[in-house]
Amino acid sequence: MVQDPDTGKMRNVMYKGFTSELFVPYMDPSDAWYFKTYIDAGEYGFGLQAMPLDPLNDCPRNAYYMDGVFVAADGTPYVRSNMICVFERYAGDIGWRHAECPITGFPIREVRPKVTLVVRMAASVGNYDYIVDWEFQNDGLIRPKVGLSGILMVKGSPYVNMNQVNQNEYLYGTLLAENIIGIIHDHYVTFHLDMDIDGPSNNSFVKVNLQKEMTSPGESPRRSYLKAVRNVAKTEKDAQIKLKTI
Ligand SMILES: [Cu+2]
Repeated sequence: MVQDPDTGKMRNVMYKGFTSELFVPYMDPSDAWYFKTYIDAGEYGFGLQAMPLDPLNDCPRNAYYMDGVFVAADGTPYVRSNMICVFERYAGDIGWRHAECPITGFPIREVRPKVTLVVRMAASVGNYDYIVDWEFQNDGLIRPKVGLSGILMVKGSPYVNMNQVNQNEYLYGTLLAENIIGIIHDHYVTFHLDMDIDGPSNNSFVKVNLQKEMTSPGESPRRSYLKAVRNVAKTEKDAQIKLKTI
């Protein structure tokens, strides 16, 4: 929820949001690597792999730490402490401002600092540590951020220097250090966002694309302009967006 500064009332923004999947495909078709396409949330359990946060190092000093409730194999709940931290972040940025030339005799000037609320957890999935921040801004904007740390999953190699590698040979990765290759891969993170902006109904997903539009002859000194074209998704399939590939 966000508090409307004009009315003081709380307005709904989102009912529920979570990381729904983390897809990590490695791009090496050789015997020991071709099958490495990890589903880090679905197969490993992103919440289950969460690790306690280290106070003062994982979060700033003003952070408040919260417990996490987990489910054991037999269904018994159990509590682990320091699983989530909540803190206000101020990096010196401006949230909103307006200043106007005082032609009316009344100078208009207001600046609101960009203080945001961050909720953080970290999950150690094998070699990787994912840091997930949900950043809630004063203007109602929610910014999920995913940081990646830990260590790389690497492949052994007889090479110690790139000058030993024949120009025609492709390593499926980069020689990072002596005898170590980092295989080309990416991490695709998807989110489940159940939005309830100003209530549970009448919410639509709208894709707005810019499209070149020509003016008719004699209409304007301008020949063309960019038009915003709204597309309201009627089905989940309509809402699909194709990721740009080569
Ligand atoms: Cu990676």
